[in-house]
Amino acid sequence: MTTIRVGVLTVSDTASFDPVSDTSGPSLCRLVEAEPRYKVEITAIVPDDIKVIQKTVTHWCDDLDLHLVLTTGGTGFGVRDCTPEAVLPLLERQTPGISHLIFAKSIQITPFAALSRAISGIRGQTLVLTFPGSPKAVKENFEAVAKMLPHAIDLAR
Ligand code: MTE
Ligand code: CU1
Repeated sequence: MTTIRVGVLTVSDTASFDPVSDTSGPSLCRLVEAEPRYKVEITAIVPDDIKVIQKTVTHWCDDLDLHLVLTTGGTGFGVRDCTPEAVLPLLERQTPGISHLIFAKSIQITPFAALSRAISGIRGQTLVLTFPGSPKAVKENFEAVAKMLPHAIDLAR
């Protein structure tokens, strides 16, 4: 049983100026580390900037070879929200089933889940999931997939 090495990337203009204001990233780290097999290996905060997001995610997938990259924030309808646009071109294969699962579970909790444009997929041997940017949303998103993720990660290796 290998350790699942995880990167947690907060995407937010506000948090990139004022890291203390980032609550979603630390919440997500706590949720991940509460699972026995998971270890958060790296975290970062980047602005809502396609190039900066892409540089970080590419480095984490290609150089660090993480098992799982979780992003939080930038999935909504705001003019600066660009996480899906940044991550999509990096993916070699999309994983719509995982995205559907997250949406299906989330929409049972709140219709506001429809305001996320989150995507997911595989780059190399790394699974990348984009979560919305609130502690409530990351909890609901992570809980939707936590049970299934270790198997997904094993398959992608
Ligand atoms: N998904 C879940 N499960 N729970 C939530 O509370 N909030 C929604 C949505 N997804 C939410 C959710 C809201 S209010 C927004 S605006 C979008 O995620 C986009 O969030 P983001 O722009 O911070 O990524
Ligand atoms: Cu919202």
